[in-house]
Amino acid sequence: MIKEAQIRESYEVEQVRREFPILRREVKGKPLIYFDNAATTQKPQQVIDALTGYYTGYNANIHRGIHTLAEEATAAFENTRDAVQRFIGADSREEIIFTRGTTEGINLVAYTWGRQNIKAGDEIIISAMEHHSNIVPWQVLCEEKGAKLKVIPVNEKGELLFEEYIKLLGPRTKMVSVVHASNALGTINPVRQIIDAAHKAGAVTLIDGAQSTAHLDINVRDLDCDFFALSAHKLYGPTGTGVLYGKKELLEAMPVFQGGGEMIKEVSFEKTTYNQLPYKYEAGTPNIADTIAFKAALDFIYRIGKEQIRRHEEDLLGYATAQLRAIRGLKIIGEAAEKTSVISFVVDNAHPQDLGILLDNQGIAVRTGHHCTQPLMDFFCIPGTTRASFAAYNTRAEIDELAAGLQKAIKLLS
Ligand code: C6P
Repeated sequence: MIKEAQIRESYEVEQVRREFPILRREVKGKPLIYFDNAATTQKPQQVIDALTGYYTGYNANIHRGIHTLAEEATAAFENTRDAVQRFIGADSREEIIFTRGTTEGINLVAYTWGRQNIKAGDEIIISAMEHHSNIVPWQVLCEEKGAKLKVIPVNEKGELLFEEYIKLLGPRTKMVSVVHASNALGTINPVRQIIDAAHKAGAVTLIDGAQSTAHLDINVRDLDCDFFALSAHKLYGPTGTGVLYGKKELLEAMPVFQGGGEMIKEVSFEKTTYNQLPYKYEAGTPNIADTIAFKAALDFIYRIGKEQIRRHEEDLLGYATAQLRAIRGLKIIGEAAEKTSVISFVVDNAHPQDLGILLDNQGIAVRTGHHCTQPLMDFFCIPGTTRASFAAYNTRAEIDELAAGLQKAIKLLS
């Protein structure tokens, strides 16, 4: 077993930091400390270069042109599809659908698979720790179809109650859609077991991978999930692009999502036939530049090493948890046994927003509020939390600054 100290020494965090130009800037006269990584990570130079490289070197629409620029752009765009297929262990590139991000991926499934398969009286299971993106699309579907939304409860530590989940499953369960890692708490859910149990009940599964893909090894084949949604911007890639993975037989059977260019085979006023996978679900000109640059983000992760990043983040999580626990009046919300590098907390007599502003004054970026998980905040009887989330480029020294900054803020607010 490698000891923690050895991991810290072998991981060249200063070298990683040098790859992120934004980390050289100051905020309110202080060096930026960026702890809002669960909202979006910063981007390394190679991602920025890939973006500008497309616009300066081969900007063209894809799949349509026969000229050189169009061919280069198409090849680069499709390279990202291959890279994502490898990254998440999908069987085929046809199972990789480009979307705007996790939100669009979940909506795509709710609007297509959902409308085709959900009927009055059917049941859809989600969990109490879902992001609004994995609540609202199912709610809309349930309202339209007369189906029922059921919710797996959590305990005080922010862990799903697995036994309660098993009780919710039944012959009417048609879909189980749960978050892999909670954005508000950090909890890593036992999705493999959740999927197995859902399949035994005859249900289809969707995993919201927005917060897990940057931190955990994802293999959709091993997980055996039917759908998996992710956003590039949470794993060092650009905003506005992401992926919906779906098992081929499901994607083939589903009706189309949006109509337009690219998703068709032939159009006449009488009838339209649709394109093969994955293009069937990619209507219109996609986000070409950002999707191309997404591959550079995956290259960055491979080069630094996913396992190395994970161990570094685990070290930061452990260190920060100990530091923050020592602050009087501070309570950590979300203390599951398995967590990603997210710490949410509340402080006696201090509103999260005030804490966020006072930390920003010290150059420290954290997120405050309900984190788009209002039902979860209701469960904890709080309006929101302050959340610090760590990435490959964060350091223990920055966590020391956070702890000191919090002490300062708490004093000012008392
Ligand atoms: N969470 C956060 O600060 P999009 O916006 O489509 O890229 O991702 C939506 C989404 C879905 N599921 C989970 C678990 C998420 O964390 C998010 C995005 C951000 O926590 C913004 S609210």
